[in-house]
Amino acid sequence: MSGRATARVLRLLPVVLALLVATMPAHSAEDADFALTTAAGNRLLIVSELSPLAINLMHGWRLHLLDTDGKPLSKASITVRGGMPEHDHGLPTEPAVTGEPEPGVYLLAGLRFHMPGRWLLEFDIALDGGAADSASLAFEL
Ligand SMILES: [Cu+2]
Repeated sequence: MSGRATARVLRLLPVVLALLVATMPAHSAEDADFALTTAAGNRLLIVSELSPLAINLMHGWRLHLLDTDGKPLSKASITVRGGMPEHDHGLPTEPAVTGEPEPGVYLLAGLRFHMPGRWLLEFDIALDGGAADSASLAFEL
């Protein structure tokens, strides 16, 4: 590569990097689809693989569990139940936490919302050490 060509590539590099960053899927807690405060005052930030949510597609969420100071709460156990209260039915799948890839970040797999309307999810949280916490999320699809 000539010196001139190299200089041109180097000039374009920031543009290319900016484009790459702009098209990367959102995975950080700052881009949460839902931000909840738990019963104990902790924070539960939800980042959906599928954003915006769509009907009838199987997908997963990343749950960021943080204390009041924004520090990750690791080794918690989180279970989810829910459904559509107006329709008197539960979830069509059995979403479950499958791992904690980084401290305070939990993978919730197996979500699918099969019809439009109001959905209500309840998160039951057992914090490390055993204290119980919970959060609920209502949203319209
Ligand atoms: Cu329904």
